Amino acid sequence: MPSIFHPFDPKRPKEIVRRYEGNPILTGADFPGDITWVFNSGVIKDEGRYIMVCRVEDSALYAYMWVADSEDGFHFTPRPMPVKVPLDDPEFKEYSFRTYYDPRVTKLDGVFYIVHAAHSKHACRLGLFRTIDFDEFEWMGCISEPDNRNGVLFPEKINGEYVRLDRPNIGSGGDGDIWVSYSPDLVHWGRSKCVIGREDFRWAWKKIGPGAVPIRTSEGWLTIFHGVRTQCAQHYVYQSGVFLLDLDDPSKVVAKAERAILVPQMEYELSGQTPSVVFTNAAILEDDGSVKIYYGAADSVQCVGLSTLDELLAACRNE
Ligand code: BMA
Repeated sequence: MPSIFHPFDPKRPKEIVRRYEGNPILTGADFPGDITWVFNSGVIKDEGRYIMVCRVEDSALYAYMWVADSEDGFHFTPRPMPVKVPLDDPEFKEYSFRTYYDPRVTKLDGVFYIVHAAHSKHACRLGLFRTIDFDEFEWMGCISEPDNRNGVLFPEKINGEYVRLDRPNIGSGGDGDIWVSYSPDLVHWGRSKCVIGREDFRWAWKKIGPGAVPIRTSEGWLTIFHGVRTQCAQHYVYQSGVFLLDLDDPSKVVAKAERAILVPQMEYELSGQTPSVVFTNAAILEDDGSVKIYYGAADSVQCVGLSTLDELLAACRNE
């Protein structure tokens, strides 16, 4: 009998992440003025409340970070005005003048840190804000050399050091893999090492990048990432996947889901500024084991999906 090259299992779950029926949870219409787009926002849950640091753009394509608050993680209310950023700081202006975007929020020792991408003639770099109250934000400068994005800080020091994942670009084609590096002070980073590459995922041969802040679990750091493949005419498709990193040595992959856990399929994911994009910047583990996964859809609107820790760990075990 001939066998099938990749045995198909009809019991494989169709969905690991279920879309919230109220998606999108934020659109440009929820913000004042000529705000047009909101997507790829960072979210943290702190003392029972949810704080979203939104990536927002207006009709002239100026970028803002904009805080929105929620009691339940689904209904967010944007504050009246965007976050004030130091446009009078020559360094911030030089490195962010095209745009600053894709915030990820991590709490460390009582302080909230927001890693963002910063785009200028020097190509993309990573920058860092800190805040203790989401009212005043202090910019701590750039924390990477050019051609790096998707910076994500781990939520605790590991072996006495701050740790981050990021995605340096390789070559002019913008390919790339996920790397780890370490810092004594969040500003100076080193001992960079490639953790996992695009070749590790069938569905992401163009590039992969870290997405949500990793979640500590008994089986390792649960890390949700995005993976990109090219379709015809250099059209990119962005999907989400998940892997586990060793708790003590986050440069080591413990397990990885072969499958993607979120694939653009809904109208709001397939059509918009950039079609066929789901892009995750935050995942919140709740006390009951459910996980809220926040993602931007089609570079246009903000969405949330629901999963459970059990399902995500089972996916990493390829069950
Ligand atoms: C990436 C980033 C994201 C964006 C994605 C899809 O390179 O710039 O902000 O969502 O492309 O366009």
